[in-house]
Amino acid sequence: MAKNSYVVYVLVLLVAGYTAALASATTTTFIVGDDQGWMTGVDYVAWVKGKTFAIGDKLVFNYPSEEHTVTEVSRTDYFACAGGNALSNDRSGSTNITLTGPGTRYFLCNIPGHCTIGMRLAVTVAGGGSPPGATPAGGAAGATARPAMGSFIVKTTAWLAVIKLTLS
Ligand SMILES: [Cu+2]
Repeated sequence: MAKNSYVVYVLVLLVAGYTAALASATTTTFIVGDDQGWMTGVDYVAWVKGKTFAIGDKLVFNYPSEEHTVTEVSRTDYFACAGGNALSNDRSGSTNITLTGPGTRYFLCNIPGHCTIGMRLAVTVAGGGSPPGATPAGGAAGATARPAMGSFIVKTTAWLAVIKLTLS
């Protein structure tokens, strides 16, 4: 009986450790534009390039309050630089956006003239299947969303086997 309790205890520890690792290690906070922040004259297409965004990651837009806005819009409005049908809008100077699901989210500055000279940002989160209207690219995004889970199960099984051998 005591041996079984020990195995369960170790398993609980492993699961707790894995959960903590998932929460801390797989979430990234991106400062949009890095040191330059959210302003005119920054190439946000270049800034996005080479970055991988995952569910749970955060975007932080830094700018002088009231001088710019972080306005989330539809894909169509993004390409038209139209902020009239905003999904959300903030001009506080520090706008935090959490990427809660897969797909592309579109942001622009709704101060007249700013979007058209490049003050807009499109961020794509992979994984979990395709958003409505998106063409499936690659096809393996869902399968690679949580690669750590498979290795975790293997590791846990191996550890439990070692523990059982030790105790028997
Ligand atoms: Cu602006």
